[in-house]
Amino acid sequence: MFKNAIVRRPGRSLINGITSSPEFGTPEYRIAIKQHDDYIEALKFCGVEVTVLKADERFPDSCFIEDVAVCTKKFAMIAKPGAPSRRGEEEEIIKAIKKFYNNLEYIKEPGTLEGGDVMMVKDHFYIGLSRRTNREGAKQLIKTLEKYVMSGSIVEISEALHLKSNLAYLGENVILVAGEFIKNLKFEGYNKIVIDENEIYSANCIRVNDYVLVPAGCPKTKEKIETTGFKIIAIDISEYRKVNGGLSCLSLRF
Ligand code: CIR
Repeated sequence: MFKNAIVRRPGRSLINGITSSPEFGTPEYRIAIKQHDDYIEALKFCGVEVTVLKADERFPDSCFIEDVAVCTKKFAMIAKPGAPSRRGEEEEIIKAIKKFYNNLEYIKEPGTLEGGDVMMVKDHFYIGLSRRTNREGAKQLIKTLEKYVMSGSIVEISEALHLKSNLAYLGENVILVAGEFIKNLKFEGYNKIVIDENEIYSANCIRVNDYVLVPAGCPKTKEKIETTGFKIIAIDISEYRKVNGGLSCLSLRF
């Protein structure tokens, strides 16, 4: 059960967010705000109390707040972004996190780690080694998890931006897998829902209490998830997709 979520409003500088998909165009601020409002409403509908932080124009990608912390049952880990333009975003989350957590931990250099690379399955955390998260960062997180009697393991990534770009744990042993993770033996024990190549973006779904939030415009994924018995809320986040953002990156949930 998630009781809380933290989001950060997008700034006008979102148009300068890092992207590998310039063909999708530039995010339109007015629409991005409306979509952010809808996202917050959906979280509230799922029973979550939402803390909304002000936009930080200095950091174009700062609305992707998931990347700057990992929130577990027992502690919050303040991350260390691997993207140079995102360095410093993590400082801005500390005050907000302190309201909810007594135990704060920190990824220290030369470690880097972004929350999008961390997938929680009960007390175990899969940590993707990506262009953003290095082995040292992953090791630091695993060591800290063990200190709090939890565990972590490493997943090598070759293509995806983040681990959760192509992977989502929905609960009840159900996992969404796409792209390079479809054949990864680490996920063999799960009941896998394989995402179609042409809807690969929709692998980034989030389970929030009784619902699964799914990006709008992905009918095959929606149907596959519904077939397993989950209730769905579809949300349009087209403007965030333009800068490689998905549903999970827009909030910290705990
Ligand atoms: C970035 O490249 O850092 C942002 N433009 C998108 C971050 C997406 N975050 C995530 O998948 N967790």
